[in-house]
Order: sequence, then structure tokens, then C-alpha cells
Amino acid sequence: MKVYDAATVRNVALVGHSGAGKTQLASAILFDAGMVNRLGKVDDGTTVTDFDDEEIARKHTLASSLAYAEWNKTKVNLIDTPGIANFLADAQAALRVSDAALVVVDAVSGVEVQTEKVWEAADALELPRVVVLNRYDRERASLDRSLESLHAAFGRTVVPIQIPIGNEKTFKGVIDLVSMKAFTFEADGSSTMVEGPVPAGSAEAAQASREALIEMVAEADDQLMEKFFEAGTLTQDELVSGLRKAVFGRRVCPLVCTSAILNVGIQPMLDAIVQLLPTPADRECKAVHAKTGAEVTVAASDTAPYAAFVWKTVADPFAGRISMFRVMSGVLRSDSTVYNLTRETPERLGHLVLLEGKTQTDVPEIKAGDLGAVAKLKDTVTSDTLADKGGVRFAPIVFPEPVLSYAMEPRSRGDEDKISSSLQRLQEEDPSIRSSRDPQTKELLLSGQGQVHIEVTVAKLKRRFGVEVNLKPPRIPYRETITASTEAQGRHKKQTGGHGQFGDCSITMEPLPRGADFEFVDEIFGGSIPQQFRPAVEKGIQDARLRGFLAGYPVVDFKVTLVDGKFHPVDSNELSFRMAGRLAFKDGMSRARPTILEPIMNVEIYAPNDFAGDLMGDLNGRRGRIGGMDTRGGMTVIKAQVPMAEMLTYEQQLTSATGGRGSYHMEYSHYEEVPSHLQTKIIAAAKAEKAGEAEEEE
Ligand SMILES: Nc1nc2c(ncn2[C@@H]2O[C@H](COP(=O)(O)OP(=O)(O)OP(=O)(O)O)[C@@H](O)[C@H]2O)c(=O)[nH]1
Ligand SMILES: [Mg+2]
Repeated sequence: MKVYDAATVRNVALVGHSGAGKTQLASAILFDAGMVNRLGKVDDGTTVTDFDDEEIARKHTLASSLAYAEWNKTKVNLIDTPGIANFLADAQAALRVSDAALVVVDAVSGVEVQTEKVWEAADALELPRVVVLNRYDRERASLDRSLESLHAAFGRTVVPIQIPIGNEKTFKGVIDLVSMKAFTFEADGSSTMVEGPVPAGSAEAAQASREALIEMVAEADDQLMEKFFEAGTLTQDELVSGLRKAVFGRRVCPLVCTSAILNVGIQPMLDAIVQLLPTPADRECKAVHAKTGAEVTVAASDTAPYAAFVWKTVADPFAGRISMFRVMSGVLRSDSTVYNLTRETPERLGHLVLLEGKTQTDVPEIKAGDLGAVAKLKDTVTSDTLADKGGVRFAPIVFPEPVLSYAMEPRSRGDEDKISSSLQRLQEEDPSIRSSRDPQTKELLLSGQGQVHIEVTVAKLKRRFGVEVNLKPPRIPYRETITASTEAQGRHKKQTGGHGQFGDCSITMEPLPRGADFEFVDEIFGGSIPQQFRPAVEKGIQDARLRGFLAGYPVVDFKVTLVDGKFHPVDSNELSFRMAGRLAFKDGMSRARPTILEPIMNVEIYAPNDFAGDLMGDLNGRRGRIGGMDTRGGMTVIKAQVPMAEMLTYEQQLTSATGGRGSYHMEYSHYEEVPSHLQTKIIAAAKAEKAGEAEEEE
């Protein structure tokens, strides 16, 4: 029966820069553990964890997926995560339910931009980690150079517990520095492993590396440090138990060497995972008591009340919704009813399953600490807690706000509704996308983390839901604001036969700090405008400010105070005051010295040192402000703030300038005023667009 106790489970997420070999590594692990009977390859589209059509087509992981390997009587749960920057949120979600991270690093490139991002994410969750130096069979692979970049980025806690035998094409095994044994492989993809003594030629290097490891382990613990000073070394037992403790306390991040494609070093790595990484029972998770709000810790104990955390949802048009969860405490049983504490509603659990990529195995129950999934939950979505009333709730996963929006056009008329409903389903699966309607152009907008993210979402729409859309070029979400305070008045008056229309309001407008959006204050004393019409004034101003003043972008970061007005006992109504509000806004804007704001991005660029000068020059040309520059081994890290409008074509530029060796990460920072010569262009473009639309309508 496939039910595992916490002590026999390890939950690890494979994280790291795209192309480091996470998926291939998962594939080799599953093969060596006998979970599958051939070594699946990313390049052939035959891995367990990249099963989605879009992943196979692109040869990249686009969503986290779950698999498990049984190794030394232990269930190693593996979450293969995407390395492409646009999908970072999914890697972060995976880390939330992991007890350790396997940080996969390319032995040629060393640390890359996404390596840093996942490292930061693991730091924030206080997760122990193992560094897997993969692709060691490639030309220019180097342990020394990789260590140099790892040390520069993350400090000296990264310590080899194995050293490679052979290099590049001759890489065929590793020397384990704890057992001082050599493990060699056929390097042909088979699982054959031969254990032997340390080869004579490597004895000295192995001894020196072992001593460095012993020193780091001793340093991590005061008692061991004393023993180390007395004896000059540690006993084997002290090393083994000390290393485990040091890993757990994040004083040592062990490094192992592998070639996932040739199946070299995978089994010693699995041994290290089982021996050195904490079990769910070793770690306590933070939670909040649902009733009292008190912070509590939850232990992975089967006898505690059940509590499970949903970390991922998959929207399958046929199988329905699949919810992936971690049982944080207690036991979850198939065919039982549980309570969704977040939505405050009962949920019926059907068959609980273990996942091996897309393959499901029914299980009667899933115990504390283990990962599993269940289909067809009614109301449950990502970040929800399943636990009894009065139980504990886990903090929701924070997904990044979208940074880029594209307008979509349905290919066939009448598909609009289907697009909206399908996007809603996809949003359940990927909360970092948004869909909305542009208030000015009425176009359907799809917002996400970047171009790849949007393209993948559009491809999913087609493959899974059969709807096709055309994407228009991305729109920069400019904003407008005011820079001066002013008084303004709006009067709407119409005489049409019987009842007329009359509304009049006086307002003041003043700038607010960036990010404050919009504030409306009613400061009318007495009844110059009757209470029931005042909200209409605010509505009118809201309508108008969302339509913009200079170039059709929403006006933000200002405050309107309603100070006075007039009304007519017969002719005044809501509509009249709404119109008056609009007119007052327009009147005020003409004097409030309006200006245009643009989004500024935080950008981090990683590239080999030789390119640093060119890249800095290029950033200057993009109106970038360089915030810092650092070297990590042979790589330069540049941090800069750059307007989003200048970054739309950056990906292609960086790839061609660095021959594909540079990488970057970008996230939204804040809004800033656009220089005035560029404002003129934005205004002209908006006018041209409007004129074009008017023509179309004719
Ligand atoms: N030579 C060599 N190639 C490898 C090795 N591991 C993976 N590759 C290749 O490197 C490429 C990327 O491997 P993946 O496993 O897809 O990398 P990933 O880290 O999952 O990438 P993302 O899914 O984009 O985050 C593929 O072409 C693999 O065949 C290795 O050890 N040696
Ligand atoms: Mg992958």
C-alpha cells in the first residue's frame, strides 16, 4: 500500500535557471529508482514531468509538476519547477510545500539570474538546500569556476560533498567525501553503478576536499568546533551527524556533481537527499489559528487534526479541476468530507491520488507530510486550507502582479464569452495572469509576467479550450496625474420641454503621492448639494478620470474635495450631477498641469564579464539608471531601473548581444513621470489611434 509516514518522506523542489537540467534530472531519478523503465529525455518529449503539450513543444517546463521516487525505503517527492523567469511564481509555490530545495546549476554557466531568484525564495522560507552541479559532461564544465561563482553569490556555505571523476567528456563518476568511496557509471544512460576505492590519482584532491568539508561542518556547531580544535579532525560519526545538522541549519549547502543526460552521479545524489535532508517531521510549519488569529506551528503528526494546504490547481477541460496539496498534519482519506476553512464550505473528497507526472495512482489515505492530489473539488482553489472549523490556516501564496498587457481579438466572432470563461479557468491554474477589459478601447486584455507567459497562455486557450485569439502588440500601462492644485467647477444645465436637467458642483483637486490612486472627500457644509446627489458627483469624476485627459490613460494619485454646489428642486437628478462631476474634472485638469507617468522596472542582468561595457551602454540608451554592478566569478551582475517601454524588445537584444549567454529578470517597481518630449509622442499616438477608431466606426 502506497501510504507513507512522515519519517519516510522527503519533499524536494528542483529549482534553478532554465536549461540547467531540472526536468532531465527528475527523469534520471525516476529511471534509477525504477519508477519508469526508460530514461525519458526532454529533447524527445518523453519525460515524466514535462507532459503538457506546450511543454513538449517548447522543451521547457511551464508549470510545476509532481512525481515521486522510492529510494532506500523512502518516498522522495520531486516537484519539477519552471526556470523561465515568467513562471517564477510556480517555483515559489512549489517551495512552499517542500522541506528542501535542490538548486540545479549548469556546470558551465555557474550561477545565473534565476539561480539567485530561487535562492532568495528558499532563503525566505528558511529551506535547507543541495546544489546539484549538472551538465558536468559538457565542454568547459568546471567545479572550481562554478564554486567561485556560487561562493561569490551565496557565500562559502556551498561545500562539495562529492568531487567529480573525470571532466567534460570523460566525466564518469564521483568520489563521495564522507564515505571516501568512488562511484562510477557507464555514462550511457544505464543505471549501472560500480562502487570502488578512491582512484590513486585523485586521492590527494579528495583528501583536501574532505578536510575542507570537515572544517565547514565543525564550524557550524560549537561542540564540534571544540573537538575539531582538540583532535585536528572529526570522527566519521561526528562528520555524518554533524553534516546532517549543518544542512538542516543551513550552515552547509552540500554540492554534488551530475550528468542527468548520461545518468552519472544520480544515485549518490539520491543517497545524499535521503541521508541529509530533513523529513517533514523534522520541520514545523507556520500557520494561523482560524478563530483566534494567533500564530501557531504545525507538526507533521498523523494523530493531530487534519490540515492540508492546496499549493497548485490544474484546469483540465476533461478531468476537471485537479488540486495538488500537502497534508500538513493529520491524515486525509479518500471518499470523505472535509472542510475548506478558507472558503468556509464543506468539500467532498473523491479518490486521493499520488502523481507521477500526469499518471495518477489511487490511494486510500495520505498521511501528514506527504504530497498528493484530488480531482473535482467544488470550491477549492490554490492557497486554500482544508481543515476543520476552529483549525489552522496557512498563509496564501503571494503571486506577482502582472507586468505586461496585450489586447486580444477573437479569431471568430461570438467567441468572446468562451474566451472569458476559459481564461477564468486558466487563472485558477495560474493566478499570475489577469484578464480585464480596457476601459477606453473596450478591448479584452490579457496581462501576465512577460511575452512568453502571454504566448503560453494563448496556446493553452487554443489547445485546451479550442478558442483562438490574435494578440495585438503590448500596451504600456501609462497613467496620468496632476502636478498642481486647483479649484474647478462643473455645471450641467439642459432645458428640454418639461423637466430640465440641472447640476452644479465646485471641487478642489490636489496631487497625492505616487501609488495613492484616487481619493474623494465630501466637505460640503449644509445642503448646497443634497446628500443623495453627492455620490453622483464622485461617479462622474470616476468615469472621467478612467478615460484620461491627455492621452486616454487613467488619471491617478490625486484627491478631489467636493466643497460646494447648487441644485434645482425640480430639475436636479443623479444624471445631472454625474455630468457636472465630469465637467468639473475636465475644467480642473486644464489647470492642474497634467502629466503622463510610466511604469519603471527593476532589472537584473547576468552576463559574462566581457559584455558588461556593451550592456551598460545599451541600458543608458534605454533611459536606464544603473543601480549597481558586481562580478561573480566570470559573470557580471548589473542592477538597473529602466522604463518598461524601453524593455519590450530586450530579450532579443540580450540574446543576440551575448550569444545567448546573458539572462535577465525584470519586475515592476514604480511609476515615474515621462520626459516631456516623449509625452508629446504618446499624446500624438493616442490621438492617431482615436482618429483611426472613429474612421472604422463610420
Ligand atoms: N550535456 C548535457 N545536457 C543536459 C544535461 N541535463 C540536461 N541536459 C540538456 O539540457 C537541456 C535542458 O534540460 P532541461 O532538463 O529541460 O532543463 P530545465 O532546467 O528543466 O529547464 P526549464 O524547464 O526551462 O527550467 C535539454 O536539452 C537537456 O537534454 C546534462 O547533464 N548534460
Ligand atoms: Mg524543466
